[in-house]
Amino acid sequence: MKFLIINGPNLNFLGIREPGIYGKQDFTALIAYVETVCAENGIDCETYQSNHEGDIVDRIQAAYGNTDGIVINPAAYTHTSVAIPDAIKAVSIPTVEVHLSDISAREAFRKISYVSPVAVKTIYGKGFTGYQEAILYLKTLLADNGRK
Ligand code: CA2
Repeated sequence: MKFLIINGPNLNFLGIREPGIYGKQDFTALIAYVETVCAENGIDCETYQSNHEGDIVDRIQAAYGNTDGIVINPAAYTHTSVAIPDAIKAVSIPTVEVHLSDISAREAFRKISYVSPVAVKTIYGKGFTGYQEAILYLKTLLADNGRK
């Protein structure tokens, strides 16, 4: 099974500011965590981070035909992008949307996600653990569909 883990704009600044919202651990720790979860579950994973909407669209398109599942934290693009959910729909790869913070309990604009309608599941407010939950959810979903 091959998963692509995408992180959107500013997540590479994790741990540098706003530890009260996003936690104290930095982006390197998040990637190490995700890679460990994948390795423990026999999943081949690639991570990708970009601050640019079009680059994220390009990376989703490049996954077409060679990736079983996507975990994406679209960050601020969650609340603004139509191109990212369009790309997810176009490649037809099961995708779980993850947010570190509880987007339902913050500013009104964060309650709107353009990605949720195309995601098989949305997880928020669980910090790094949300990525683990997303990976395990996709693993179970794909195993039930006969993928190895
Ligand atoms: O909770 C999440 O994971 C978010 O996707 C994070 C985004 C935010 O725009 C979404 O509404 C919710 C922001 C990521 C920015 O990360 C920072 C890291 C350090 C300092 C400031 C921002």
